[in-house]
Amino acid sequence: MLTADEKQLILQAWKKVLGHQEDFGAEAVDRMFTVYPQTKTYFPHFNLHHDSNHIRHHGKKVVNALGNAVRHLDNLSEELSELSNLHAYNLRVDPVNFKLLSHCFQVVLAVHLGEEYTPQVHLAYDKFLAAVSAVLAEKYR
Ligand code: HNI
Repeated sequence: MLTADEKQLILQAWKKVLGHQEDFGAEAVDRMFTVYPQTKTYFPHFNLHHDSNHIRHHGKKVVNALGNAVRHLDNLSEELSELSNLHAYNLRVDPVNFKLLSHCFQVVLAVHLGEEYTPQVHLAYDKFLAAVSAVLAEKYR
């Protein structure tokens, strides 16, 4: 459960993401494929080379979905319901992978926000991404 202060920190920090959705998303997805190569198995149809158009395009979609979640922090389950269906029924992504992408996205935030990525912002994003991941995985059972 996010506190009111944490919600505020998430909204505040997201302002630094706006305008960079594609760059940040591509970096996060690139990192995920490099650090956790097993995640590549879900993307056999992608060109997985560093910064490929597939990676940029996909990264942008993922970060835009997170941005939508940021705008609906009180309503994540409903807001992400379709994405949850997609990941559970169509893509069948093993839920362990959500943690891996969340971690990579946090590293990207830390790199770009620098000192503004305080432990408090880090905590807020950790909880937010865990909440998003829980919703994306909730249709599995
Ligand atoms: Ni995910 C497609 C959002 C985690 C594998 N994913 C999407 C799309 C969005 C999205 C948005 C595009 C849907 C559309 O086109 O209608 N994915 C998210 C979010 C997270 C996430 C917000 C977690 C924070 N996805 C993951 C993880 C994996 C994953 C961890 C696997 C390792 N996603 C996929 C695959 C697709 C996908 C595969 C389809 C890609 C394509 O274009 O074919």
